[in-house]
Amino acid sequence: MKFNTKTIHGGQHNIDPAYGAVMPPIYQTSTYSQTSPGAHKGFEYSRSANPTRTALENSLASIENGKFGLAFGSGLAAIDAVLKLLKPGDEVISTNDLYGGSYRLFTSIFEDLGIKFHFVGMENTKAVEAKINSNTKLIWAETPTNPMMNVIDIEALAKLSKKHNLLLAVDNTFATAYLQQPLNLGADLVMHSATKYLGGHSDVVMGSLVVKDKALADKLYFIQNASGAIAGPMDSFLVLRGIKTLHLRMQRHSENGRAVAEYLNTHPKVEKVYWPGLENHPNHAIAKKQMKDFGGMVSFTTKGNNYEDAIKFTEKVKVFTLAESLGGVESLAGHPASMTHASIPKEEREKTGVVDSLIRLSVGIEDETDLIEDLKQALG
Ligand code: P1T
Repeated sequence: MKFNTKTIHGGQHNIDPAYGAVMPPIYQTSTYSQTSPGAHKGFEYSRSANPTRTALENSLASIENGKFGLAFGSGLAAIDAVLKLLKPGDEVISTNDLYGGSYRLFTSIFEDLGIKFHFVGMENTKAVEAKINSNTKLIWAETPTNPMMNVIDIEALAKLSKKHNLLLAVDNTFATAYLQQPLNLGADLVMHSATKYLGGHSDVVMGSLVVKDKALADKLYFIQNASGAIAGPMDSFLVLRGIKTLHLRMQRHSENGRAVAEYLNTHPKVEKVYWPGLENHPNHAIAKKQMKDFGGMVSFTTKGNNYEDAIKFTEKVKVFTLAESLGGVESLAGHPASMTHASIPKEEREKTGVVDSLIRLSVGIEDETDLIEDLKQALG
């Protein structure tokens, strides 16, 4: 099945044996009747499994070309489940530029539980290898990174992780399975904040994991059920519905992303534009190789690196909404240093480029001319 068919039909069979509904019903139930203890129709209690969530989990596995999908109450809950595979003394090598909440989870929760994290610019695979030792268990790669849009060579990392017997997890939130499929490139695990492009309509918070390996899936399912951070049935329905238009939305996000990046790239007040589709992007070659297109996330800085100018811009936009999050149909603007990445110490975030004038745009699927007009007036 091709990707554009998988988004609609992948993993969806015998959806509603009762009435033949085309969409799975929202099974808003916590429990299921049994005719005798243990005699049931495959569902016992909705933390362990729920038919609407199962329908979504099958769809997730299908679009990522994996075998097993798991849906969690948020992206961070999904990451939390992955980290619970580890034991005190284990070490993780993570992207140095990543979502602030992931950084906070790593350094403020799991470091206290005895896990050691190394934050590395993963565009350079040799820098990753230099951090590997006998305690290393996991490589955590976000690509493109949030918010600097660095692109990491997944295939190269997969070779490295296989050589050293490590688990390679890729946070695929910015690209989605439409633009890149980490499991096909050798990763062991794909994670999503499904809150973003998978849901696609800014109306749900959810996370997901997809893997190919049964033993790994069993461990993660055990953690999901034992820790309990599951996605609810209504939210599962919404994300399943969102995925059905993922391919169409990602095409338009990428087209509008290009229009916005190219406009900003020629604007006299703009210092630097970060979008992997621009030929002057330092990782353009690898982005072109591993991604189908370049997506709708665009970051930029203004000349003079002035905090007040950035704040003024965020206050003046009208079609773009100043808000956290990304990946919905509507365009959003954010100021990472004071919003999404405020939990990263200033010296740390500035090392990776998250300076005071940095603006991050989640370019939506509106008409491109309205978006450009809005940027023009806000920068003016
Ligand atoms: O918000 P949540 O669904 O828990 O997902 C966390 C997360 C994980 N990974 C990436 C790459 C993310 O961007 C996020 C969430 N990010 C935002 C809320 C944001 O505005 O960047």
